[in-house]
Amino acid sequence: MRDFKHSTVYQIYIKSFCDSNGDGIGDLGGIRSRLPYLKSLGIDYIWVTPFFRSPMNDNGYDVADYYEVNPMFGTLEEAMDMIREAREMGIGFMFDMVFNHTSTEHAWFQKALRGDPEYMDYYIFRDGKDGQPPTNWESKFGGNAWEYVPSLGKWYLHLFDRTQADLNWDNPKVREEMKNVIRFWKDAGVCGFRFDVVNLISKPDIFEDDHEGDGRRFYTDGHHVHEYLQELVRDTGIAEMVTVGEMSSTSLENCIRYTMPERGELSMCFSFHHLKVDYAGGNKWALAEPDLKSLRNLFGTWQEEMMKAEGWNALFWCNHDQPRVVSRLGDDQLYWKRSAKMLAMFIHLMRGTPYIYQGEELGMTNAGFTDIGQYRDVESINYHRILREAGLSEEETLQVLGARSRDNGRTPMQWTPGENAGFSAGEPWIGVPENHTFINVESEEKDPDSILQFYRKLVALRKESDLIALGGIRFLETGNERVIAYERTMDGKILTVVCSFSKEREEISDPVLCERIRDGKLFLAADADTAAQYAEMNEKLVLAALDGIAVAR
Ligand code: TEU
Ligand code: CA
Repeated sequence: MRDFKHSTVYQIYIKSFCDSNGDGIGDLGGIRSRLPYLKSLGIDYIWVTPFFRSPMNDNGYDVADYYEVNPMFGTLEEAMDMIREAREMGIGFMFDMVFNHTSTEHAWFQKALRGDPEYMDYYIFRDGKDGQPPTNWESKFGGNAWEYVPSLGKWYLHLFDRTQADLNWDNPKVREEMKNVIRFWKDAGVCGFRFDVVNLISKPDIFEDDHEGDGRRFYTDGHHVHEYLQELVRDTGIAEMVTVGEMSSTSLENCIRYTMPERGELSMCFSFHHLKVDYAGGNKWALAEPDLKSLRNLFGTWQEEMMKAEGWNALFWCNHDQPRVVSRLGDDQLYWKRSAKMLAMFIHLMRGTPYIYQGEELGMTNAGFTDIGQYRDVESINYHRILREAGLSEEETLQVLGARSRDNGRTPMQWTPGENAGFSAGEPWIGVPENHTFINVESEEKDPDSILQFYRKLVALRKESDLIALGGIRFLETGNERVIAYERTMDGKILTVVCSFSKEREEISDPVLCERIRDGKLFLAADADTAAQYAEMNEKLVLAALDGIAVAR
């Protein structure tokens, strides 16, 4: 296995990846059958989303047993075979550890519900205030974050769905339970872990109302979080494995601490600030055009500051919680292919470890759902109700969900132009976009100029090039807010990357940048036509809509 700095990770959302038995639901057998495809991409690691026993209210992020495979996805034996088969191909699995909360169906929570004090202390039970919840905190999926249990006369905390009860990490027994889960899967042969919302595990000593926000400032990057992570890593011996923490509403300062090698916490982390630049007033459910100036500043700051402190970023546009980037920051109609490639090169040539989310390598688009009956996600269904109650019309609500729903990223992987995109022989659990007739693996394998082939090239470049994997990074001025440029450097070699997020043709005349580009050799371009333009370049650099180039010196 390559070190994570030269590696690319592929994310599989199991439910939508490949169905091996025709029940319309992706499964372990489906993943096993596609290992050769994943190998052909050149990726080194696979992060697979949770497939453990679960009532599936949040598609497996509500775990009822960390040691058992959900029968819907296969058996423990199959999971073991899958790990081994991948290893034989030189691919390592990263399993998804949902440790901030369990399903309310977990045996621990069930014991707590029966009033067992030992297990009540596994969770966060508090008294209410005059029949009201202990605090006014909001759940991330809508509504208050506390649920009342009449038989106990107490409320429990759930930062996500009411069926996802937050664990009490201040209880040493909970920390030991989590270590045992890690030890079990480590012994099974996985190469790493992804930790779900792990920066939310340390809750405050005193629970109080938030009069400024939804409560997140009291529990995000909480006071014991670094200590608990260090303990988990040390006691399970996973410091040398590849680990990524999902950090909700985190800070740069904390991400530096999570990933500085000598601190013994994590290899890298996901942060989401760059995926909120199109939230009007910070509200996910209010649409706005992307603020490209803050996109540039966010990447610039995080990239440069993480480098200075020797921290490490996970690089990504897409995952199972996000709309598809080509529909979001690119153009999924007119400039579909070029914009998908531009977005890919922008991410894959930066400093950090890139993640490809299933179907991203094909340029898969948003779902295009037009009826609430097509949605499956608990968050989307909750917010449909909340937005309607807030006075939006059905049409307006569907427009917001069409842009923001997590289901946009959860439609079946498009393997073929045929029925159900080759995902399943049965009826898929969620709809397949019409565009699978031309956006699919089979068609893109045949096209040497496809988005798929472009991703292959990016993965290979990171493997071969120390400059891309390890080089320094600096963001450059372009004199145009819609065009973002950065430079990678190592041992006197320089790679300059210029990407246009503009839907129109742009001319860059900044003399310093233009000179750098003119003096170099074309390294990569999102569009074949760009190469010709570049060859003719004199004073100005002309970039077509949503185009990108990289030049080496
Ligand atoms: O996501 C955490 C998270 O913060 C997002 O779900 C975010 O709240 C969402 O996109 C709303 O804007 C992780 C998992 O990736 C997600 O699938 C789970 O639902 C969540 O944790 C709870 O486990
Ligand atoms: Ca299946």
